[in-house]
Amino acid sequence: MSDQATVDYTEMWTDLGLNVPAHCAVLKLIGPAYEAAYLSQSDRPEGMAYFDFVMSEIHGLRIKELLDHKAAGGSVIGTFCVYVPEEIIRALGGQGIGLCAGAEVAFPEVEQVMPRNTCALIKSFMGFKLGRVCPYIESTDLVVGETTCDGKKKAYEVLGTMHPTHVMELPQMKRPEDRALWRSEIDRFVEKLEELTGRQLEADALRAAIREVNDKRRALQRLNEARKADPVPISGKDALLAVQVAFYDDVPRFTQMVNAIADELEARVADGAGVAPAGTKRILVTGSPMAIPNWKVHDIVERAGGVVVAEELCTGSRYYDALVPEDGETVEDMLEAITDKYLGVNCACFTPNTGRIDDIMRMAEEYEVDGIIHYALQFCSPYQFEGYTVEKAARAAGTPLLRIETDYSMEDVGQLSTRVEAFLEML
Ligand code: BJ8
Repeated sequence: MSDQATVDYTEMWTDLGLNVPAHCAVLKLIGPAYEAAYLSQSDRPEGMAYFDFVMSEIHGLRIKELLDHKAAGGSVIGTFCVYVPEEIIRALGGQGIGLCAGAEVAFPEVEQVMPRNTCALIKSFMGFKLGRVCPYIESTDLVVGETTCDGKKKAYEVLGTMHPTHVMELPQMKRPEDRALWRSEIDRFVEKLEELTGRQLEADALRAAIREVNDKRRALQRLNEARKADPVPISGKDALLAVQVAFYDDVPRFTQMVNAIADELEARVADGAGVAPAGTKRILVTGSPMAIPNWKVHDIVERAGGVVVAEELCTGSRYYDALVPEDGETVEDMLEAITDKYLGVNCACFTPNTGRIDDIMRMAEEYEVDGIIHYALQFCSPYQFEGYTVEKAARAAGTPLLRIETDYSMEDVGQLSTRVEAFLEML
């Protein structure tokens, strides 16, 4: 990882106020974990070399790019949720960055400021901040939170005492009056960014940003479309990584690289080539988001001899499935379209959330899966609760489903592997 890279970034990390020894210790954990999970795979698409490079520079080159962007007058905006419209950030000269939230960092310190029984994702982002080990959050001009689950809502209050934070009020239902609230929150977000950046939202810039972000999502759609084939041309782990990286990489470069991988995958499909033999048990994973470097469930499934072919996750289809219509002429038209696109995401924080069940069952059919794994982080009530509803729907459709609750520690890997192996055998 970065501490082994040829360029020494110590000065940059020091200037950002990081605790450099603690930061290097985090990178030393992520590096071998990545190597063990990713570089050990055989028959990876050649294009994945780009992601190996991105991962090797995760806290190095990309941070330097962001700092250069700021030095040139741009802004960096941190987010934790797929409801925050990145098109608006880009149209106002910003780079949107999904912040680190996928590893156990400084949990003892975190438990001083929030309950122990908080989900690992929230504890992780607070740990990265409290431990001063995340160069991304330290590079941001603003973090944008949202009123999704209770844990996040309250965590942003704490974060707001340490870092500039703006919270968008996300309704919990999707009635016309909820849409009106969300529309006004989009306006408030625009105002906040205009104030921060000293720029005004212009139609041309917003139209261009919508196209760029749509292109990124279209590239991910192509990559994922190829996963419908049997044999599947890319591992679930690699496909998951592509979406995880989509949250923080440079948008046009990422789009180009993912399209190159999609070309390769389409050629593989045409040749009948895959990363696992035809007939390998195909799994759809759904539930709480999996932030980098959380590849635990995918790794367990694929080591156990199955293959993950689809993710109904915020680090999956919920991120790339829907596009913002590109035919808006005025800023108003486009903000209306953005309001609808984002309110269309089916997060378990909403009630009712039947759209998510429909998506899961549709995807199970489209990707011809043999089984579904419902993954919930411990203490993530929205997804824990919906596990029941998803299981009922899967049972009704005759699709086997395994429910997993876990966190970021590796202590339960043995036990989970045994359960996943038994599940795959039963399929
Ligand atoms: S749109 S899933 S990214 S809120 S895992 S913090 S829900 S207790 S992250 Fe999420 Fe946006 Fe919804 Fe997606 Fe709370 Fe659950 Fe923790 Fe979660």
